[in-house]
Amino acid sequence: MERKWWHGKTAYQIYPKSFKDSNGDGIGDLRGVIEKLDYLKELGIGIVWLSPIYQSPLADQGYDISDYYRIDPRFGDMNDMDELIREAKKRDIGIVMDLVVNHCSDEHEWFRKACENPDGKYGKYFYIQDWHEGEKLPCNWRSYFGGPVWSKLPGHEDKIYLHVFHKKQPDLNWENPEVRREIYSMINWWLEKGLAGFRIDAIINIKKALPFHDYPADRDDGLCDIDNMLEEARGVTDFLDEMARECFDKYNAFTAGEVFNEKESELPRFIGENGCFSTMFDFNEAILGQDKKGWYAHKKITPDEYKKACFESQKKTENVGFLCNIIENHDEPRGVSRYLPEGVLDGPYAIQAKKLLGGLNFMLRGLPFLYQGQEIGMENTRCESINQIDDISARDQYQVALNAGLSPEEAIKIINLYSRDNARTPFQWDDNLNAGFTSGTPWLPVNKNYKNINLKAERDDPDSVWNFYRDLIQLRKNPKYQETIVYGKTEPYLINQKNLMAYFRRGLNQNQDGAKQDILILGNFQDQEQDIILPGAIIQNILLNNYHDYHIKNGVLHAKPWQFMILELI
Ligand code: TEU
Ligand code: CA
Repeated sequence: MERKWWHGKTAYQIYPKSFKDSNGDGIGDLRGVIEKLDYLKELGIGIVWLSPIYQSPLADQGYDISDYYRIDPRFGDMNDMDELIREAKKRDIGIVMDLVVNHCSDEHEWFRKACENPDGKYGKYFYIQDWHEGEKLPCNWRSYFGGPVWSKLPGHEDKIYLHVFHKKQPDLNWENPEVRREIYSMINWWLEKGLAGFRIDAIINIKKALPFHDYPADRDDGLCDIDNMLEEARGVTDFLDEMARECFDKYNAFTAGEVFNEKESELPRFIGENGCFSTMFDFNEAILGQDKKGWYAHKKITPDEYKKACFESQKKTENVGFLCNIIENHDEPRGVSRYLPEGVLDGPYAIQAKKLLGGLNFMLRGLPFLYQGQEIGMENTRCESINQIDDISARDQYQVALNAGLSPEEAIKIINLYSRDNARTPFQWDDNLNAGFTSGTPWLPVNKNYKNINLKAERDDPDSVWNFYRDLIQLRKNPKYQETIVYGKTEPYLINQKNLMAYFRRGLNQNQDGAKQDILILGNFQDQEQDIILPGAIIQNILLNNYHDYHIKNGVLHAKPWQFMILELI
């Protein structure tokens, strides 16, 4: 595999609105990110992805862009952006921005011009169709945020436009070469400014299965999950290869695709040696237990299901390329709340369990991609009423739960499990007012647990989750182990042992001592002890342990509850 500059890095996603507020308006901003660059350097981060900070009405928190060439004044200005790129580079940190081009905002100039003249140039930038009251819609796809994907074109009683997300996010028509040219020149404009690359938003949606047509309804609203269309659509990689040729390849840019519903046969074209992306996110664990009926029908997954999903992803990409390994992001609940069994976070092993989950994911083959707050073990928040929820996706799912017969009390419990707000509460810097995030009123309330979970408390505690992540990142950077950790093959170990997630990282080359280097990662994923028969190899080093001690006798590790260890074997 050709070695790339980003392979040995650790990446970090910042949701700027909730990261650090520098001017007391309660909204995180670019100057707040600049203030924290030394923190990110201290943590050992090499790549930072910023969720959108472009001009936007924030209907979908910035994933609805009204000007791709301007920074939204709430987040700062272009001087701040240029300073951030410059200062990050001084710290050997590459800045990656969010590329949101399946759709723009309905307040974008292109859409405004399309409304003025639907039959003109800009009308062709979108999917606009004639339609008359009472007529059947061109297709019965359900928006990701609920309801039909068609809405009336503002100012026109006899026209509708497509939006697979919110109605304030009209889909751009990628079949139109003029649209693609506009997007490519915007991408290159940003890359010229020194960006290290892009995370590419919802990109599988840019290729529709045309002409528009229905699929069987899956709820009594007569609509169907848009996955039906994605399953049928062909040719998305033609657009993506063109984008890579016209943009990314010219700048050796790092690109991470947000790809759901990929076809396994497409993987090499996505992340292979000549793929259109450098890498893409592993969502195999995030989609586990999901039900198309809605969040209310989602199932909590078990440790063994989590393990199986991780190893499946490792297997299908081991000879193709690298995935980005995550336990959470700005769209998902906090990983420790989602993947650890009920009650663990309120029990005596919460810290060990958070470290176990983090370590098991971090040490997988691929690019570890931390989400802001994950490194201090931030947890889901709790709301008593839907009125306290900002997330448009959660608000839709609340209604879906009520329609399915749940009471408001039952429905809000579901929302608390999966709302995207869980990941969007302000970063907990310290135990001062508003967790040190803002001197003003935070746009979203700080999680009530900030007095116990905050960076200040954890930085000085050698046994904290934060120091554990820092040790993981240092280990990945350690020249003695980097070859094995970055490129070594993942080989599951004792795969059938319940509540045990264990795997080798098989060294590809000999280490400095001339011996084949193998690393064994062990996680006792339960509240009880369990015995783990160790492989016959000799333990050269205990590289990491989430306890101060361990008990190995006659080749058996008597693992404590939630014990996580990394062993160097020869
Ligand atoms: O999300 C794309 C997406 O399809 C899933 O994340 C999910 O369906 C969505 O979050 C609804 O729950 C990307 C961004 O990550 C997300 O924040 C945006 O809302 C979405 O695209 C539209 O730009
Ligand atoms: Ca601010």
